[in-house]
Amino acid sequence: MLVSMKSGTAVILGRPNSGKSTLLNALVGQKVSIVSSKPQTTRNRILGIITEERGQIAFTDTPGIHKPAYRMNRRMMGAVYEELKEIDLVLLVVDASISFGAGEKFALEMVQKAQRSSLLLLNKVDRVAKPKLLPIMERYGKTYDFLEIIPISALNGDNLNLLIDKIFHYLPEGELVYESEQITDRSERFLAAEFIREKLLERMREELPYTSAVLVRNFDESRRAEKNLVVIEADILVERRSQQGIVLGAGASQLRDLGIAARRDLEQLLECQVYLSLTVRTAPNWRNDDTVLDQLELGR
Ligand SMILES: Nc1nc2c(ncn2[C@@H]2O[C@H](COP(=O)(O)OP(=O)(O)OP(=O)(O)O)[C@@H](O)[C@H]2O)c(=O)[nH]1
Ligand SMILES: [Mg+2]
Repeated sequence: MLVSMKSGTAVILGRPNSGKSTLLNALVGQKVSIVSSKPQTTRNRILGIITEERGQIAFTDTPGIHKPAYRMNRRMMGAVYEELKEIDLVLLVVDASISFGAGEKFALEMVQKAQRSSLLLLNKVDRVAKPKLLPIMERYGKTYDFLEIIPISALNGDNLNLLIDKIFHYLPEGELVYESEQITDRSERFLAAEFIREKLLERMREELPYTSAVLVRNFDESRRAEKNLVVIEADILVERRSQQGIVLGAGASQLRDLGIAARRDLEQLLECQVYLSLTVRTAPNWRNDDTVLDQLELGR
């Protein structure tokens, strides 16, 4: 007997910092989306694909749901709305370790408006005492008719196999859309910029995480086959001159450390040696500049 396959799309939604990108990486078993402790880490839609004998799930990680203040943020949120149009399932991720507030309400309203088949994922349960979970589940259960409410830990992997089983259960039957080895649709060049930005976010505080970006100026693969070497030249954009010094650190030591950490990750990603050159550049008001935002693939 021919067993039919399941195939479909699931969008990962939630407020900033709820653990969406950590979840995507855990599900696909590889880092495709950067993670940090700062809200608004993810700025683009990131596809992550899993393919098994029973079928294929195309997940999309999205920027955290927030009220946009700059053109950049409007484009980020535009990408989220766009995503909601053509998907089979919504996975709403909430941080169960913090109390319900305006951010949770805002994300929930988006799901209510979209009226899509949705699973609610209570994330970070590794930080929550078990007896506290039931009231949280009941509270969310009243707000929307979720197909399931599943407590998970994206960080520890708790309940992720169950989650995958549930998703396959709810997906429609269909053919594979992507090659079985494909993990994401993002280019190595895009991922390189993101991996560098992750190292920047880890080291920056206050407004710098929001006002900086990474633009890969040159991604030279001409010596990849012969010398196993990729040359990457990237600009770190900041909004004000005074911020350049903060990124550089004393005697440019911070930029050097950042470059070393980023190169290590990039060599793992690209499976070759990487020569990385980083420059800090002031680009006033880049968050409202469509030319820069286009180069950053923002909103896509
Ligand atoms: N304890 C714990 N921490 C988690 C878990 N999942 C994610 N985190 C942490 O939460 C922080 C935010 O994780 P991200 O995956 O970047 O969150 P996000 O929802 O993608 O955030 P944005 O891209 O800003 O919208 C990081 O410090 C993660 O390590 C979890 O299950 N347990
Ligand atoms: Mg993210």
